[in-house]
Amino acid sequence: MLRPKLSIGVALAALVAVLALTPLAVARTHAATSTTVKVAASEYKFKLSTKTAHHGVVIFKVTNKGKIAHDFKIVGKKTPKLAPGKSATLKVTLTKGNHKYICSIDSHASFGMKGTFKAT
Ligand SMILES: [Cu+2]
Repeated sequence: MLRPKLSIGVALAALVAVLALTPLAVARTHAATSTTVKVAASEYKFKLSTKTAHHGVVIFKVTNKGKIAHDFKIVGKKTPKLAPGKSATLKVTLTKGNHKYICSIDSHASFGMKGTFKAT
């Protein structure tokens, strides 16, 4: 047979534990932090140090490791056209959801310089 009293006791204990921890979790979630993502551009791809971050301010540090010029565009903002070996920092605010990024030069995106960044 099941022992309902014990189950309720366990459930209550779990609930109390969750309630006790909630304020801490909320405080951490709302901490004013930004995420920095390293982006390496080359022919014809982007390599990101991470493709997910908490929503809010995300800083993309883009380096052109290729042999021709590239840029990096996300949520309507983009870096200047970067010559080989050059870097630029792009600071954007991301809402929760998926955001597409591309290289806006010529047909680079169609060659593979594109992807999706997820803000949680
Ligand atoms: Cu490109």
